Amino acid sequence: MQALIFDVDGTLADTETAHLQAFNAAFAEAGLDWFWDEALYSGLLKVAGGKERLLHYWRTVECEEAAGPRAREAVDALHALKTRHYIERMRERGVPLRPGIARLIDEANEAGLRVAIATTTTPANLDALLRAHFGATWRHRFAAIGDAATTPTKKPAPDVYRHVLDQLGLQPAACLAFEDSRNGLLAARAARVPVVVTPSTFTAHEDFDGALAVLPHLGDPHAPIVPMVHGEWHRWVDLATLRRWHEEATRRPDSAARGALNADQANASASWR
Ligand code: XBP
Ligand code: MG
Repeated sequence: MQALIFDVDGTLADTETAHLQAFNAAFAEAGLDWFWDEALYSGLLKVAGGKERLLHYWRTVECEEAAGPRAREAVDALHALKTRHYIERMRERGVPLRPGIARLIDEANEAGLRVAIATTTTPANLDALLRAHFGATWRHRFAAIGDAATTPTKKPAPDVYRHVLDQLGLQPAACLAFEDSRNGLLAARAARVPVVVTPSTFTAHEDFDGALAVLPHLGDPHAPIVPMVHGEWHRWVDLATLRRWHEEATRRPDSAARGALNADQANASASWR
């Protein structure tokens, strides 16, 4: 295992509530009577990419207009409003990194592994989120970045993972991906990259068959994993555990397809502390 590849929204940080608030703020500013509640947004998240999501929704509510010649222009303008609101929220309040993320990035950097990002989000959003946690030089922590600017074709297409693998100059089997959604899982697996899934509040109901492991989050000593299933242990995932899972998956590729290790199975195979 030579590189860790992280998805952003829902994986590095639980950002989708901030995205949802930014979408609704953009609708209000544009004078639209649209409002997305969490239940609706959870379904809309099956469409990766904010612009694609907006066009998809518009087609469901005003099909005629959404097919018009200026629809793309209108979506781009509305999405620009949304991105401004999102960045403002990030600057005002920020969103914490999920448990284990900062620790594993540090562990990986110290162990000489490369760390990359494969996201469908807009580059400006990435900067707003990560600047708050890693400072203005945050890009130095990542050996490769794939985002909505580098890769227009969104997940579940594998394009963003293939872009990152190309930038890293690594084979899929030398990497391990982290995702929160089925779209992300499908994208990484289509690129043949083994995947650990940590569902977010909006994706916990999705099907993660094919994941190497599905865990509530990656844990930290101060924020241990409390398994989704009743168990007596409280743990966190370290690099040694990830190496073990990765070795298992790449030695027996079918194991990655066998289905997700649940917390107990992961416990049995991992070097939990
Ligand atoms: C999740 C997405 C993004 C965000 C909104 O990205 O699908 O579209 O929901 O951001 P990730 P944009 O691949 O990191 O999970 O409006 O900039 O698309
Ligand atoms: Mg995500």
